Amino acid sequence: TVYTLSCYVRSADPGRAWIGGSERWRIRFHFKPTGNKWMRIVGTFKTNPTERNFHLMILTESPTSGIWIDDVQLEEGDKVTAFQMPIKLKSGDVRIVVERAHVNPNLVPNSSFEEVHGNRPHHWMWDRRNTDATMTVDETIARSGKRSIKLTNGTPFGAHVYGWFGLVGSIPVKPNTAYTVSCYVRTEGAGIAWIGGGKRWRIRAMFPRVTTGGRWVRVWKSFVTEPDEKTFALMIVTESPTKGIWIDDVKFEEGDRPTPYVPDFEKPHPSLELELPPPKSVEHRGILFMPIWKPERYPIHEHVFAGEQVWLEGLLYLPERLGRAQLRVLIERTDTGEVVKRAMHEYDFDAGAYDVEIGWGCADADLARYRIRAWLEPVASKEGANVTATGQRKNILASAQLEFYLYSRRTVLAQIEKVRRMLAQLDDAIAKLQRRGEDTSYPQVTASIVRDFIGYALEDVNYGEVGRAWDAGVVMERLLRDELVQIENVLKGKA
Ligand SMILES: [Ca+2]
Repeated sequence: TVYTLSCYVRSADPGRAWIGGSERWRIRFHFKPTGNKWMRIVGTFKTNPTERNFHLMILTESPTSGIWIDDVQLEEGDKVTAFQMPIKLKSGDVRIVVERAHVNPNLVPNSSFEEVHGNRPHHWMWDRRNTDATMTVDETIARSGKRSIKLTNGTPFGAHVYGWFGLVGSIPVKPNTAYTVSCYVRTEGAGIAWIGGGKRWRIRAMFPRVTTGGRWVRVWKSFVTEPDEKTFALMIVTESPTKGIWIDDVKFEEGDRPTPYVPDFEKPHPSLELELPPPKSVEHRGILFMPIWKPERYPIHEHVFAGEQVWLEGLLYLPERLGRAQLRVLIERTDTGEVVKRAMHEYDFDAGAYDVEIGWGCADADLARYRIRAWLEPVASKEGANVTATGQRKNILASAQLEFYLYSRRTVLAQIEKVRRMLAQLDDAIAKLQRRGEDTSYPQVTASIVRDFIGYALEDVNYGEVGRAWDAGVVMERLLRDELVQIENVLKGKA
């Protein structure tokens, strides 16, 4: 894939210095003297077939009196575009971004299982093999269209024991090329099951082992075809017991990430989907990781450790040109029903798919469960014309909503502050114990752990590790409370 790297440089005598990186630092774009002006350094390069990450660096290799560098940008394609600042929302701001979606073609026929021949979807095949597994076309549950497929399995996991559902024939692919396989899954626990296949069945996007909570969850996997791989056998395999897995909207596409699923059957309605993207990877103490903290206690679709801003991602699909319309957003608290924020974005919509992003600067939001609703409506001739006498909205073309608990920066800092106050109480209590000649070694250990934690937690908040800071705050509070109760008992002479 071709990428373009750019930055602005100002230096009268940069010496030997460059921006670049990659494997064995093979990409180097050298700085030139710019006098006292800012000049943009631009370079284009192509990644190797096996390259999945780019290690970016700026190196100075000989004397210079100083180099100023700003606005570093890495983008796909061979053209440099204006430098874009990452959007930072002020507390209370709501931003709606609507852009034409990039949608790669889907190489899977009948990918939503809408076309049924007898008791199986056209183009697909089911073989329960050595299991009691079942495959049915379910006409009561669908992510898009009217149908999905449902798999059940009662046979325990064992070597070469599985039920097989797959595409008849295989998908032609190009060697040494990135592809992505994806589908939507809904389950109360899928056991061991996956979508994938290919040579030696090496590609496996595992289905969730735990409940998806009545929601459709997209699973996907990207891979690069082998030098001699010209076809791909696509399949869904169940290897252990499950009461039910529903699958819909399968996609196999070129490229190293899944692009939106767009229905391929006739005349779908306008549709809007919203989802909470998984937390963005953060770099902390030199390690890159995805900050999901204790998912069993804080399921990621229910608890959002947003810190300063939360972004919802969505897809709007319009089968026909719509013209000017408004995408409206309402944020409300589910406990009090209070409307926290409204926002609107007017846009000239053609037929096709649009990426929708909704950002909320929530640094000061209370800890609460929030509902974010978004809907599309035609531009009203006058204010309120789209609302009926009973307050119901009419002419809503598509809508979606999400609910979650939100932990803002303020929420987490307040928890840390609470811990700090309790620590001061503990210090006082320890002093009292010491005056009475009691042993204070245990409470002192607790106090010292908590003192360290406060520093780490503040650092976590600043690095975007909001979930860990919150959870540690809750644990520290419990620890301090137990310790204070014990000391109180000692002081009262009970222990
Ligand atoms: Ca379907």
